[in-house]
Amino acid sequence: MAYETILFDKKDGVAAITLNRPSQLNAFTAKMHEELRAALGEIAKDAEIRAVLLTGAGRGFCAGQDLQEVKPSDVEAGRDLAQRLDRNYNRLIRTLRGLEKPVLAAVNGVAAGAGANLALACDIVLAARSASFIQAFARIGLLPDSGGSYFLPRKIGEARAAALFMLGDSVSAEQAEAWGMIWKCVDDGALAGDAQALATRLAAAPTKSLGLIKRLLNASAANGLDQQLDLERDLQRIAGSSEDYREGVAAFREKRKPAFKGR
Ligand code: T3D
Repeated sequence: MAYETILFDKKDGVAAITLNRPSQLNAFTAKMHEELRAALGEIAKDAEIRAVLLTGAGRGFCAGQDLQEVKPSDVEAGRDLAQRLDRNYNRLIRTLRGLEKPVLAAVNGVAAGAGANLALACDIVLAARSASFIQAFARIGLLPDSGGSYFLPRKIGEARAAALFMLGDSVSAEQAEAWGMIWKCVDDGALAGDAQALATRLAAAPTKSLGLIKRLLNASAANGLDQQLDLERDLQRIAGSSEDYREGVAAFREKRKPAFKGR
């Protein structure tokens, strides 16, 4: 399917989505949400796709909601922000978290507002050294959405999250790595290659178990130890009956590289 606001490419088990409105730093429009939903729907249905790589075209990753498309006057006209969150952002974040395939964000430049929180909802985040993360909401009189108030305090602690939410200060990629907000920061020139290599590596991994790991992590924030132990038991039962587990153990015993199929 051809898209207007995103680029979508499938190769070697990796689906690469590039947000593609570079002159607006890839800010979200309703059309972009619609197209992202369609692309993620394709990814969910296609068993050949075993990992997802999300990045931005041009010098930004994503500047959050397109502020030209929506205005405070929309609210006065009865089109409130809650409806848009339900229709677009909340669906996107739920879809990404519920997708039982690893999702890697390659943050190539500024990630602001819902763009920053989109990155935080991905499983692994690589960022270019020149990239930055801005909880821009309070700068325009809003509050963090798109799961930011869930993910950020869990990743970096409440003291830092509260200051970032309230001050809207920019966090460099190096700082984000040091705080545990992201997995790794790499030199700008290395980002695209490193991200592609990592996505290809993920796609060749036992992706059935990576999907189950994602389910475990989603549940762990709300569960106590007893519930989490039960869930590990239940999901390990599923992983233990996978072809990939049989292959992993066979390859270990035969001293060869495993060939996982994601089944
Ligand atoms: O409304 C709802 O549905 C609720 C949901 C809200 C979710 C949210 O994401 S709220 C937060 C919205 N985002 C922002 O407030 C960020 C706005 N952008 C900025 O603060 C700055 O652009 C950045 C800090 C991200 C980057 O600054 P800088 O100096 O590197 O770039 P710039 O010059 O500001 O932007 C470059 C162009 O992108 C510029 O266009 P121009 O003047 O060259 O034609 C700018 O207008 C455009 N742009 C940047 N961000 C947005 C945008 N256009 C529309 N919407 C944007 N969010």
